[in-house]
Amino acid sequence: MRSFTLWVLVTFLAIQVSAHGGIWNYSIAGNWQPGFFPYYPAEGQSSIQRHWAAFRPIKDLNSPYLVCNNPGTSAEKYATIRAGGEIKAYYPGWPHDIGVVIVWMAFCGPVPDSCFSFNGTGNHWFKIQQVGLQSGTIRDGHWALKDLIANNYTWSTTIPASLHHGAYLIRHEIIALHVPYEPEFYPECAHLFVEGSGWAGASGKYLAELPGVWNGDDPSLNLTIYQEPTASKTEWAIPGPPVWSGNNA
Ligand SMILES: [Cu+2]
Repeated sequence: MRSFTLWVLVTFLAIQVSAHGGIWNYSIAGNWQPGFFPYYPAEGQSSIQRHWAAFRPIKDLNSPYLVCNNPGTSAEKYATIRAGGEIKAYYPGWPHDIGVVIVWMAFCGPVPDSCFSFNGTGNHWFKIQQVGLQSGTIRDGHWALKDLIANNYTWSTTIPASLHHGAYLIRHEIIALHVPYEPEFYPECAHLFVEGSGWAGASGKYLAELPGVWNGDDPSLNLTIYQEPTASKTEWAIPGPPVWSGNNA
């Protein structure tokens, strides 16, 4: 009964604040992994997702909340995934169709519960996936977020097969670009324990600092999609480091 009440509450809140959203749940190899419900007390919740309070975006590029949302405190659980395996994130009712999806990871430590005491702030983060403007124009084109919505509000990501086993944060980040000169950042983090026989880890140019990686003067972030010359451009450079696809070449 309580879960039904929670569902009604969260659905109601989702309608109330339908301008925004975030990840509610994950799945790994077909198994549901609980997310943290914002707008509901942390007490009694047990999720693989770090805590977040509201669907609204983070807009301060220097905020510690840019790392794993607000408040971003530790999850209670972790999920095990094979290197090379797929994780799906669910964004029920996600409303914005202009923007990018970037998925990051950070190494917490060697044992399964290493992320519980890992802050995440600092130069730990590497991209494992990014999708921006795939075709068409900045104003009307086929952005990653259109795929997210079309795929039943689901985003699928493969963990690099060569990734060293251990505990990691996975951080999904949507950057929505529909508000002129005010990019909206929607980060959520979850705790993973990666199993496998790989030994690779990101280093050097593939690592970035959070907060700090985003620059408010970047022309890919400081823009209005509604006016020329930006509106009809067919290229949009995804900011930040290159994607780490399993080696540091
Ligand atoms: Cu919004």
